[in-house]
Amino acid sequence: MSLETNIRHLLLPGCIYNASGPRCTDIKELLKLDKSESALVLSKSATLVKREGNPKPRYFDHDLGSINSMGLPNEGINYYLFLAPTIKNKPYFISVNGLTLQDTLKILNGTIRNKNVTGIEINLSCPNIIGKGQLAYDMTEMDTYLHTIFNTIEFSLHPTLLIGLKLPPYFDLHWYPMVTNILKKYPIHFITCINSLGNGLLVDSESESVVIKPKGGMGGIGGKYIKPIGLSNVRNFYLEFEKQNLKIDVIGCGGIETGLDIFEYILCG
Ligand code: RRO
Repeated sequence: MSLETNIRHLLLPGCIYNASGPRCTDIKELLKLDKSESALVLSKSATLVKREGNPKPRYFDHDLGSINSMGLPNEGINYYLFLAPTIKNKPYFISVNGLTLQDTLKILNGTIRNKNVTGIEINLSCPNIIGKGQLAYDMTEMDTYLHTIFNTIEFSLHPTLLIGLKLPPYFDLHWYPMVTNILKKYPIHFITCINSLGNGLLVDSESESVVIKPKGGMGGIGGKYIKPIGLSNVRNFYLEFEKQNLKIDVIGCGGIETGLDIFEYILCG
């Protein structure tokens, strides 16, 4: 049995869909999601032009979770826009990470015009771009970034298009009201919590080395390791939005493998 849910006005037949991650990058993977139980299809974060990403090995997983330093490999926004009509069974969301504000604006400008795109998730939290920090950890930069986006892109001409943000994990409780006070200035429909936990390190004691190559082995941690952090971020944003009477939906992400994991996220908000 699946639980119906909604993101704002969009009614979904189930309450689970894929995260924007390493398995939604090419058409084969996206079509597989279109035929799956996923309630919608969400693409890998797209840049303006195709990117190869970081050197391999850049992904490793085991029972407790994963580490990745993919470095935003993707086919470029035109690829994800061009294949939009082939996603026939599900709403199609595109994740966007322009790397620069100028590129993000160009991507968004093209994406809002595509009638086959139901939603956009703006990724403010990739931990793996060499030489760059995570935007959503810098409150001033995030505010400026969102201000420019929402004052430049004519989202109001596309009132049914859903706009969300992919956020990194926050830890200290004082971050939640601070982030919320920025988000509430803009017409954001949903947030996705959380992206991977940035710059973790997995070490293989047998080979006495790290398990991925980029950034000295450091990468975003996902899977079981991060579920308690994901639950806490969902809970804290849910409570803060409720307190401030804001209608922003919270999508849980991180360490979901079973129905019980889903239920825990639902309980948190
Ligand atoms: O491609 C990546 O390295 C990556 C991205 Br864009 C992201 O948002 N989160 C992550 O763990 N890896």
